[in-house]
Amino acid sequence: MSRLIVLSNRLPLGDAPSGGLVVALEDALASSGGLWIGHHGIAEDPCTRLTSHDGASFDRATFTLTESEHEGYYLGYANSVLWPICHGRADLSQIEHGDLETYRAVNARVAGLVAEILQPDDILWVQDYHFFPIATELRARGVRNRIGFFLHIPFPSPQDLQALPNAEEVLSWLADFSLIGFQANRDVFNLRDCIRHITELDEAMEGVIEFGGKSLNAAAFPIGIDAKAFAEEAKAARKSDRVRTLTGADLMIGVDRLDYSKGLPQRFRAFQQLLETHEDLHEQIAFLQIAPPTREEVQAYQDIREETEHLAGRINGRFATLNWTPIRYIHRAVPREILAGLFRQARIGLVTPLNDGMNLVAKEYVAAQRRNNPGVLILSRFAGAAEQMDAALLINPHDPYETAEAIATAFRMPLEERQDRHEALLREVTEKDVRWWSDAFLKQLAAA
Ligand code: ADQ
Repeated sequence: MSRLIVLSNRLPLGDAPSGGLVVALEDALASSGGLWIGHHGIAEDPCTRLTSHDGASFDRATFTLTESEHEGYYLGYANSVLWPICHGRADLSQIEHGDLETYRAVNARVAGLVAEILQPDDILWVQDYHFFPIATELRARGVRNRIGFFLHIPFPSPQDLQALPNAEEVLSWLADFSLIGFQANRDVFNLRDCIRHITELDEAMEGVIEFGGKSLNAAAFPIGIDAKAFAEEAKAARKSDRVRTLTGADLMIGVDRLDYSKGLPQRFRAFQQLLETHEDLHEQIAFLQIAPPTREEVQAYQDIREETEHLAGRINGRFATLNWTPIRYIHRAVPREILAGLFRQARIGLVTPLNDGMNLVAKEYVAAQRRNNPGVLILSRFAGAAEQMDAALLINPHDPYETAEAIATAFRMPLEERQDRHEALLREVTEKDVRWWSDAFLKQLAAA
């Protein structure tokens, strides 16, 4: 069995609670004597280091970034250019050619570190948009190993891709990976369209995508969650006081990083629409939105925070009564087990991104439900998850009327329909869990 090397921007830390990706990769890393490489902090002198923790199931190698690398590579090109453009928000991108230079330079440096570590039979699995150029950099250093890439966010349409200052370069970077994994078929189609558009080749054939004389090997591998573990946590949370004391009206829940791709203003306006047209639901539904801030150094994130706070305040000001606050808006991370308990209690799960690679909250909500009395998932058509989860109430998040009607429908949905829908969703979430995801990808990479 080949040794597995994983590269991701952030390194999972030894004592932090295991996230989904760690659960997915731990077995493969541990059984192959593998290694995880990731970024660990900002320091004046960028340095690299190999660490092994006592009792850890795999070794780690870390690199630090300087302040200016963090600004240009992470906050700049990755999160102020690639992130908005891949999410169809080119209008929010902030192109600085210096940032692109820094992004290339950090990738070159990290490639140097990876090349030193790689043995001839190792398999490398690169995670996400922080490392588009890494295979090209490694190939230039003579690395012939199998290199897989997984993109956690959407792959853009041709029009969006061309909003990048270096659209063709991104495609040529991708062509150096042995296997490209996307969240959804939508992304595979977009890659094909982008190549067809940019090279003006109409004959991009089924199954084979070619660019610059290289063939791209791309497929959808929808990422999952550790469904069994999450369901257990949800069940156990019954005993938590913090979950128990939430009573009164029926709970509708939304949980998202406070990101403009998650569609929070549209969601709040849809809730307002519901309250305007369904007075009978006043004091019946309490909407809990949990949205921890992220990337606060970036202007677009400060703007979305102001907009959502304003909207929540206005809706509460207009509709609240002595007994009822329509929206509870919480700006912080919540411990996983509490979150799981809240999902289980919530009669409606509202997941309405404008664009999202997959969206794991949708899967967590489903995994947390009681089989005998499940809640209803309302899901945006523009989440990658919608391809798998069409037993949810699928909505267009831009249309406040459609979303409002879906909330009313969910609230009144008879038990039998709720159970049928939930059973179909749970089957998908349980069968295609996070271990299925990593196994499927690694199997195909090994065969590449
Ligand atoms: P994210 O954009 O971060 O991930 P998502 O898939 O929803 O989006 O995952 C968020 C995770 O953070 C979930 O596990 C959720 O429970 C947790 N979380 C969110 N808010 C929280 C809070 N307040 N407290 C505690 N936990 C919270 C990116 C892509 C997604 C893709 C994932 C995985 O943007 O589309 O699904 O990677 O590939």
